[in-house]
Amino acid sequence: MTRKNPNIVITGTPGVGKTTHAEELARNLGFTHLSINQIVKDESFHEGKDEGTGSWVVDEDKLLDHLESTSLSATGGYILDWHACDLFPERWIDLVVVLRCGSETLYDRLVKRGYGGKKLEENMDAEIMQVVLEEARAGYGEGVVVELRSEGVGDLEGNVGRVEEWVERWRGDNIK
Ligand code: DAT
Repeated sequence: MTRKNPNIVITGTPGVGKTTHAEELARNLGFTHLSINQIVKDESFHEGKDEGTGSWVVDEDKLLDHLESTSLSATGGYILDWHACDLFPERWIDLVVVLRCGSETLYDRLVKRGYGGKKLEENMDAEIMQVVLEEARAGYGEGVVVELRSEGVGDLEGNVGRVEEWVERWRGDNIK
């Protein structure tokens, strides 16, 4: 492997703070922030929206082909921001950060975002059942997945600092 920088997945239920964390990390580290939702929308890597949940039905092959065409696997230095993580090949990913949030905080954030009905309920349930965390643990090796709390600004700053320190260690271990 010749990557100069690690690739990091920031994942979790919608509203936990993925974009907020990914933007700050990308800025501080000089990494490229890939909002997978935005790419799916912009490039039409989907087959329309699921009627019940209102989320995109993603064409995973097209999305992966697109990611493969970037320098992600060759040079690293990417932050992938998405509510799912088991799609990305394990060999691309060095760290998976699963952000977690308490029910009350998440409820307020999602209502503010205009979520209601089934969509709100499903996302609340998914966070309580820690669906994304289980998916991450099932898809990646031990030591790759880290669970971090994202309730307030103090958590955000602490989490960003921890990931930055982790990147420094990764460079020390991987760049000769
Ligand atoms: P996601 O990308 O996971 O959907 P987001 O980054 O858009 O989430 O965050 C949703 C809202 O919650 C947004 O208004 C920022 C706020 N937020 C998230 N994490 C936070 C934190 N640790 N401290 C303060 N605000 C936070």
